Amino acid sequence: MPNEKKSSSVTDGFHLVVDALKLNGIDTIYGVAGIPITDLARLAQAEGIRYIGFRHEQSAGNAAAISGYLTQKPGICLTVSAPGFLNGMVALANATTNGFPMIQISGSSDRAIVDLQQGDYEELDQMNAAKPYTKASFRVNKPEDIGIGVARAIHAAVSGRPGGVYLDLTADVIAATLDSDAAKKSLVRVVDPAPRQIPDPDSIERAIDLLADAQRPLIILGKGAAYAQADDAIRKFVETTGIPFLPMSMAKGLLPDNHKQSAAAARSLVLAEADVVMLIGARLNWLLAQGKGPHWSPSAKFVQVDISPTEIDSNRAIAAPVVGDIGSTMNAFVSALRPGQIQPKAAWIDAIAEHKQHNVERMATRLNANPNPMNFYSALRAIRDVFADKPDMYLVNEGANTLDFGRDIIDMHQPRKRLDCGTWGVMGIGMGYAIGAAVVSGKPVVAVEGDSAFGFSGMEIETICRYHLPVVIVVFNNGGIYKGDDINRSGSKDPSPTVLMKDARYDKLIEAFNGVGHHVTDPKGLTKALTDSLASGKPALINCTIDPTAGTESGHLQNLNPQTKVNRQ
Ligand code: ADP
Ligand code: TZD
Ligand code: MG
Repeated sequence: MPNEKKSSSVTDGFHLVVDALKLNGIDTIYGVAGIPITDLARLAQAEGIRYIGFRHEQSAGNAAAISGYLTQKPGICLTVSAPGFLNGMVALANATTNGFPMIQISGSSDRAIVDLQQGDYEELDQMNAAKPYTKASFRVNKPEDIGIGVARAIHAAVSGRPGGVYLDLTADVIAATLDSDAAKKSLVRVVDPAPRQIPDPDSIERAIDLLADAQRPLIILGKGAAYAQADDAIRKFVETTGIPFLPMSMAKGLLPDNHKQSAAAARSLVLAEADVVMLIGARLNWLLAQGKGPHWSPSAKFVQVDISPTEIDSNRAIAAPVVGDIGSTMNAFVSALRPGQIQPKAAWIDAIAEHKQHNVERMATRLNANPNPMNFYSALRAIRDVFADKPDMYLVNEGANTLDFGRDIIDMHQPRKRLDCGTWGVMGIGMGYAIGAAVVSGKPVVAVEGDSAFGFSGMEIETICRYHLPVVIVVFNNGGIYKGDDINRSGSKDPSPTVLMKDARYDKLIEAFNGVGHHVTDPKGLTKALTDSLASGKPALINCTIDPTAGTESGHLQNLNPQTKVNRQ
């Protein structure tokens, strides 16, 4: 057994992995146990690392990824060989896509057999399989390289644009014994793995000049800005310049959504009319229509602040690139600004205010209607009000309509509190993100889930209950993917592809694990169930009946649905 005390002169790969992680400040591992890593999990626990055991590796990986996003330390996911490894890969690839620092460590089978495809237990060439989906993929082939392997993985995960890293540990390596002194010497404590990247002062001047000439400037804050934890410098720059800002989904709360410079309620106006747009930790990807098309002014000029030089000019010409880390960069901007140098025109601020007021009033009418059964507006109004009272709670949000309406309606008041489907629009992050956020923060988490979205990681409610985590899940039950009223017109008796079971009692699921289930059908009931659940601090699931006709196909992404394009032609 590796967790028995070894004689003073000999240690093994299991101990070395745990020592290497501990030496680098890793305090939590998320995983699923099995051959060959079960004893690694046991030993980590015995050595004071918290081990959170999941029901599926994808959720363990999602928990690791979000803990990386929240803490700037790589989240660690531990998986078994081949199928367990592959189950974790969606989360690792998602971490890479979103720029979250994460390391998936997997045991692997006998290399000699794997490479000759001789049929080992859980045989797969994992390191090479991981490569296309990760920022880096390493294999440790000698026990004395474990320290170096862990160090390289940490550097790769957190430096520059963070991402997912795969670290392959062969069964031979973790089981190998080696001399204790040599082992100790082989460990590496990483120094400054995410070094500051100071921007060129000329790039700051170039950007300020462009912004100073602007009539209608706009700042777009992305989740890179939230990740950077440079909240004060960002706020200072935004407030000193008076430039209106638009938060991307996970940057909501970086400045509070009720901030007077927020242009979120005038999004279409500011995108179409801004003459200079400053991107801070946001990519011009599909979430911003690649900076092109009818949403955007073709003559707008761009400032882009990003740590990744290759992001510049990826979709549209960037007139003033500023390559650096956001903390150093925003401080440099604040120091370089002269009083009154950047001043958006009053007409621009007034136009935004007018547009905002119009949209806020239109939204208020919808939010205040009380339809029976509930729709997304009335249900989300109830949740929004609870968040207004408890701004330090985390919100996890996934689904289609549930996501899109949730983003528009639930105001965030603090940075890094909104966690959602992100860059890939992936379903299945819900319970993993909720668990990761609860574990690293100890704060309550409310996961607002479409009924389809919840199904992807729903079994993790057992994990939530087993670890007594303060997670409240609200399932928006409209009986389907997007909607619950679709009819199969093919002539077969099967349900339509988007339909899920009508009136499913998701609340009963959590009762199987001694959590508390609620079934609510109106906003009052939802408010009460949510406040009671939060007050109890116990895991709860609120099954919230929503009008099955309330959503729209593809949520707010109808334009990306090929069928919509076909119909338009
Ligand atoms: P969003 O989805 O919110 O628009 P993206 O994930 O598309 O945000 O973009 C985040 C950007 O932030 C990435 O291009 C990434 O390179 C950048 N980034 C991440 N961390 C930092 C940092 N510390 N400093 C500067 N840029 C960063
Ligand atoms: N699989 C994965 C991994 N990600 C996806 N995004 C999808 C499938 C496709 N998909 C969406 O893009 S949204 C969604 C799916 C299956 C679920 C929407 O239904 P919901 O939300 O019940 O979660 P609403 O509120 O009913 O729209
Ligand atoms: Mg649904």
